[in-house]
Amino acid sequence: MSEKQQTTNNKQQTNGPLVGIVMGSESDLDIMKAAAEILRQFEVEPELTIVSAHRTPERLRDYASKAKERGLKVIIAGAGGAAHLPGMIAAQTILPVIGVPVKSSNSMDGWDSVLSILQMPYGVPVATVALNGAKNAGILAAQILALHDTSIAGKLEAFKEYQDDIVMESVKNVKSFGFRNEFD
Ligand code: RP5
Repeated sequence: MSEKQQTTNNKQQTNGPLVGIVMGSESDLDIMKAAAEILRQFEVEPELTIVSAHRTPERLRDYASKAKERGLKVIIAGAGGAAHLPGMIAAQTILPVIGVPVKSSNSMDGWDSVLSILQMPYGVPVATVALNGAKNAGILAAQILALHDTSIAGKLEAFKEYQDDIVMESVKNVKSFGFRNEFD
């Protein structure tokens, strides 16, 4: 990446949010805040708000249609039950949308949210993470930004190494319990 491009990216980072996190209700916040928290670990400060597909359809249209011109690069959308928010945002923007199915109070068992977000028709993709998988949504958003930002890319590399270290620590622990392991 050229120095100019990098400077542009850094400028965008300080000027306005690159990641928009939206959720259908404040009751989704306990799950969805994990996306914001992990993005902060990569020094990406997202914006976060409530947009309800069913209760505020005009706000939904506004948010989705203005997202790109406002400078957002990725949208993370989470909802539970009849979870139409991610798909309806994806219908109105060319930005990548990451969907987080939330196991909410009105959800039967989570499958309703998973299937509502996952089973999108041809032409309107939503990158769906696991039930309540807001942390992975944040990591995926950072990975998308990292395509054009070497600083975020470096932090993601370090994060991968850290995960490796954690597992190798467990390998040592488990070995110390006396189980046979001829691999390590
Ligand atoms: C969905 O309904 C929201 O995303 C939330 O997961 C669920 C319940 O919303 P509240 O009734 O708690 O506002 O639209």
